[in-house]
Amino acid sequence: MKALGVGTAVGVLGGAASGQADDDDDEGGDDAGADDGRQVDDDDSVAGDNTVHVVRTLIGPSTNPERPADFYYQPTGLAIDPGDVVRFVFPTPDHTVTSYHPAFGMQRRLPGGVDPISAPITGWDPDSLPDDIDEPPAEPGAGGGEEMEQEGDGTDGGEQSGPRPSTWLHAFDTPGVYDLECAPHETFGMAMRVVVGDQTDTDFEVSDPSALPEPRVGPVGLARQVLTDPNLRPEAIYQEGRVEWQDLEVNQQASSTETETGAEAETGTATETEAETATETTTES
Ligand SMILES: [Cu+2]
Repeated sequence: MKALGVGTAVGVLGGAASGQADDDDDEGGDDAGADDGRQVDDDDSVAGDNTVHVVRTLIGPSTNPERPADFYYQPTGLAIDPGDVVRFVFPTPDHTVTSYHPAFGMQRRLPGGVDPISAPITGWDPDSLPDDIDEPPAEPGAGGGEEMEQEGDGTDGGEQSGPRPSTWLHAFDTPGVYDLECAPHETFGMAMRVVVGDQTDTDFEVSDPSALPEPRVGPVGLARQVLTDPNLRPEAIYQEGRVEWQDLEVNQQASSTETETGAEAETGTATETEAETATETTTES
């Protein structure tokens, strides 16, 4: 119920999963998807016949000297049923959800026949942009953006000011393995895997980082290690249901050497709140 009532998400969900839109009385979803023994997130819910799974974009203290902080999807591995929806929640700003696909200049890491996937730029805070960067486009019907001064707090901009919607939903209809990455943070290892149904075989490498094609064809940076982590094998995700970032071997081996990330780490803990909706983030300005 709550997953269907959020702002921009309605359009996406309506388009992607309109086949189940004939029934309005959504169930509570307390035990949704639990009959197969999988662990279910407390926030998961039910839309029609399908479960809505929650994945969050988080920032935490660094566990690897090669990055200033941990940028990750939680969970990092997720097994769902065909037709299920993933509700991506962006408690921290400046992330994307982008599939590995030639349309984005990368190796194809999607099931056959599936179109490239990318969330709109979501959850970012315009006030976080440096002064010398181009202003983002205004919202549709807002007049092209030439009047967006954004000098102070931008109160004359009305609803244009403040963080952008922080939730995005996508329905995964085709069984198979989907590898997703965050464009700004892929080199830091921000990537995840969704296994839909019981189709765990892939045409792409999932176990040997040295066997991956060279950038910019395959995953780059630490994402190569994340997406070839033993605990993120499609079979492991399918068996576990969900794999947490902290469960990855690459994160268990790494040691923390960076202590300057306290503020960003606190931002990550904002995910504990239940208040986020599509029209506001938990980020305070
Ligand atoms: Cu990111």
